[in-house]
Amino acid sequence: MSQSPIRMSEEVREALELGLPVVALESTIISHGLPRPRNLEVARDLEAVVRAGGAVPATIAVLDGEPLVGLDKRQLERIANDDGMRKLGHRDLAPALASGASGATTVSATAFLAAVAGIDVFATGGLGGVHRDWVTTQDESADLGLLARVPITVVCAGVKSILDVPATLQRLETLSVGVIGYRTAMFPGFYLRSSGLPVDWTVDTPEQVAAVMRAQVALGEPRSALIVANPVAEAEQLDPALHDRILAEALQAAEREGVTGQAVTPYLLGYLVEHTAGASLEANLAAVRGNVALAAEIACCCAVPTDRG
Ligand code: PSU
Ligand code: MN
Repeated sequence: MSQSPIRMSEEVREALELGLPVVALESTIISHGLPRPRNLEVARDLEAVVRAGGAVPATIAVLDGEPLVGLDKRQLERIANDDGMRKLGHRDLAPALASGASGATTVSATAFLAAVAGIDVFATGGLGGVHRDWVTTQDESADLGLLARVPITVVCAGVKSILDVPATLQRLETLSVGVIGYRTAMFPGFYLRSSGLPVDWTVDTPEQVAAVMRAQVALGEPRSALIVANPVAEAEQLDPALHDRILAEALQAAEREGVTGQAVTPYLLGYLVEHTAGASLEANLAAVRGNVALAAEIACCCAVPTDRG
């Protein structure tokens, strides 16, 4: 057997050896999801939130063909500022490694690398999902299929409302990916506390999430991911009426201008930021921050220190 190509930072490797809590963070949100220079501030801030919660942050990316779990200061700056950063899903990892490419990892690639590294908890903003024009484009994020195969707990605020949320929830059910609401009976709506659709299970504490994770392990193979759906705080959500109005406008504008394919998501997100005067960006960041803080709490609950830890 050849050795794993994954390179862990010293800090992450040591934490995992000692059985200390570690939280994986994705990098696509930094390189492709947020405007500069805010993105680098956010990347640093999210790592600080993990540390404040008593866990070690492991931001994941591929640099010069090496999959890195845990980034130093310079590496984080490259993710935020290099124009050549690609967006890497799970299927892109092998060609990126083989060609020495650099890129940020999406939920699918990050969840995969984190699980291989031995990390149990991963925090992000929103998952990819089924796009509204699925019937013609068949555009469904690889996040969903990958989460059906990788044992990791993903804390998120649902999926962006620009996606087809009911179809995404249905796909997660079909793929047998667990979804539990955190202190809510409704699936969160990313910018909003609720998407208007229910979840089947609700938990109220990080200990209860850890208990679900232990039960998954006890049940054995095949395992899939556990999605902990954590709504943005009431005070920080986007005004629901504004959200609905601007989203409807954005969808119409995209159609009118013939925006299709990969360009749809950035177009809609940009439209929302612009036409809510930045309020959608603030709600987005509040949601991510809340997810990262909860992920640290969950990681602390399920950490089992070794003799040396
Ligand atoms: N949701 C967000 N911001 C993001 C993403 C999702 O609010 O930046 C990123 C995540 O990395 C997610 C990816 O895994 O987009 C999904 O992309 P695609 O639809 O191409 O699979
Ligand atoms: Mn997509």
